[in-house]
Amino acid sequence: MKEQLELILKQGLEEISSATVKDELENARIKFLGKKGALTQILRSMGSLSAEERPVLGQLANEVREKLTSSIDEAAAHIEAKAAELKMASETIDVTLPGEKMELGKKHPLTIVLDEIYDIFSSMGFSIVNGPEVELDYYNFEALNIPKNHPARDTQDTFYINDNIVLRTQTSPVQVRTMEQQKPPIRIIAPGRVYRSDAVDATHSPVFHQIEGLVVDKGITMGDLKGTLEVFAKQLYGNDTVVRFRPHHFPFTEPSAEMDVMCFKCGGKGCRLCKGEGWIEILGCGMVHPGVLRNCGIDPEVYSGFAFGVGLERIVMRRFNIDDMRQLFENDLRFLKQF
Ligand code: 2NL
Repeated sequence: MKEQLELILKQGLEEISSATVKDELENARIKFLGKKGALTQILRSMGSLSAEERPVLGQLANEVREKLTSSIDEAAAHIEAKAAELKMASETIDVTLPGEKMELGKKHPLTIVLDEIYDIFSSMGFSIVNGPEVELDYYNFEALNIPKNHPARDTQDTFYINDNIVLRTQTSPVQVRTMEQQKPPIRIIAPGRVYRSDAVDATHSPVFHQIEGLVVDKGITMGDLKGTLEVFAKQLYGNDTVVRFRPHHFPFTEPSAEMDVMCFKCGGKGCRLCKGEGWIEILGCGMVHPGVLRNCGIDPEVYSGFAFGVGLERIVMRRFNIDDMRQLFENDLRFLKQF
């Protein structure tokens, strides 16, 4: 039995030292130290030994087990270190290689101007709110005092999903939703994509962008509207910009107006840019109609407000002297790289 134990030790050490991967090492461990392994078999048969032999051989068997175990641990550490070394060697990075050239992107002209408009209104305490582009007829028309027979509701002008659902034709529904959910004071702008059933040409697109603004609080007057929108025009076009307000009509505001800026090219004399008018229309605005406030759960006897709507494309086209709106949507890099 002593010879058997010495043989196990010798063979075990040989197999362990010849193992080059973890699996081989594990096989050796099972073969010599496992439940059905060689050493276990010997230990089981020790019952047949005499009382003098048993402790001697028992001790020897333990020594064999300890030597094999520690040899396996050593070999495992060695194999792991070797594998890590190989991995490091295969993953070395040549830091002297030239870097890959990064193509720097640019903002789209619509985004350039929209970001400016955000800055202007943020600095006056407005926050930016977003809402759905697929909208209920109620929020797009009904709540805004636009009656059932109004031409804007015609399928010629509006994309209908079904009788009740439209692609929003303005971002006012976002403001209606805000008024429903939030008590005054309200000071928001609602930017985003809007849709009208227009044929594409140099000045029309069925998808375009609008920024609407809304202020509701106690004691808001036409003076607040004029002051705020004049600051907006001066920030956007320069401090010497001159504005004027002309009476207009919108179903959702009363009174309503349009704001023009004096033509920055001819200084009001009339030229090609302003089509001989001397003035350029910038936006529509007005005092929120009391019926609209009431529809949104706001008491028009306590609160008043003003609202406005700006078409982003028109402002961008004038700013960058773009004469065809289609260029803003065609994604032609030769065009976009200019801004
Ligand atoms: C234009 C005119 C305008 C509004 C939009 C508005 C929104 C609510 C209540 C009242 Cl919730 N009014 N929006 C008011 C006046 C004009 O847009 O020409 N846009 C391009």
